[in-house]
Amino acid sequence: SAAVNQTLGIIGVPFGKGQSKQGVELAPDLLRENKLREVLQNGDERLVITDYGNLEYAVDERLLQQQRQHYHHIRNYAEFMACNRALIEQVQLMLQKNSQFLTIGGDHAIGFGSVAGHLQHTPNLSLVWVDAHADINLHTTSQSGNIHGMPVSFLLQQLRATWQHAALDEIAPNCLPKDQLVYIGLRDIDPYEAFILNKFGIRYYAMDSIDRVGVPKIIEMTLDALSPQNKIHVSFDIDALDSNVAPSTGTAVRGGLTLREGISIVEALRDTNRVQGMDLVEINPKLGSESDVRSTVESGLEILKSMFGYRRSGARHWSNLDTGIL
Ligand code: Z70
Ligand code: MN
Ligand code: MN
Ligand code: MN
Repeated sequence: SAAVNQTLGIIGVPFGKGQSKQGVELAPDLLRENKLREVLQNGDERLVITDYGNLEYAVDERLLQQQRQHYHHIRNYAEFMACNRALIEQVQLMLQKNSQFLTIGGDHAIGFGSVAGHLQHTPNLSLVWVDAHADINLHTTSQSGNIHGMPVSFLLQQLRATWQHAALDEIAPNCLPKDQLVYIGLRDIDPYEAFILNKFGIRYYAMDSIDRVGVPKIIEMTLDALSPQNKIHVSFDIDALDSNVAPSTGTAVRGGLTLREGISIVEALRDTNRVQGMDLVEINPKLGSESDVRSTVESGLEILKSMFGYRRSGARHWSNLDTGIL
């Protein structure tokens, strides 16, 4: 394999105001305490990891005014925008210095800033959103008012006009065309979300498609649909995994991906050598028992290590180890 070093920037985004349960903001530090760095490194010295710590942000009067005037019916709009505005900048900084980045949430509201930052650095981008949920509500369709159910609508070219008072062209002029998005793992879609997905012909592989044709075929169809020249962003909501392997999350849904299916999806995407950014979101260590939290964190780490180094088929740096012992 190539001698080029792989450089990975990590940012923690302890943001939990996209939903109403306390605890998601603890996940970045919890993963660090559970040896995130060592797990990703996996003994391969060619991977250079830089941890940029946890993102900070400040709300300003203009965002509060947008909230009061236009978005008062959704929770924490100003905080959401302030955090994502900072994340958009942070992602671009990380991509100036690293070949890849990893964003650790926090709830999935931060998927907006992570992907939007990625798009500002790399306009030709494809997005694979692995989730039980479509997270594509508009402020006019959301039943919950929770903004973690809306990030995709901020990203898509075809839906941006619905956020006309958010000044998106100032913070994130590049957006995503709908044909460069694929969802995998959906099984809890709101009625209006189904309307949006179908009206715009957005590609989604819900659990029933996965049951019918299996993960390898789903991956093949996903990669066929996305531009082969594009870099890829993978936004992974831990609730895509079945609640038996990832119980500690705000909206656990049964009948999800097995851990092996999750790993298999991530490995296949990784093997394109086009994945430049990833999110892992919605781990909530305040939900469930101690053993629930442990298994959820372990599942998250398995997913991450498959993306950034570890191979079930043996270490990729095995040839470097041939120093004459045999
Ligand atoms: C619902 C909403 C959601 C995650 C729940 C749920 C969205 N569609 N996302 N849990 N991760 O509130 O808009
Ligand atoms: Mn209103
Ligand atoms: Mn989500
Ligand atoms: Mn979800």
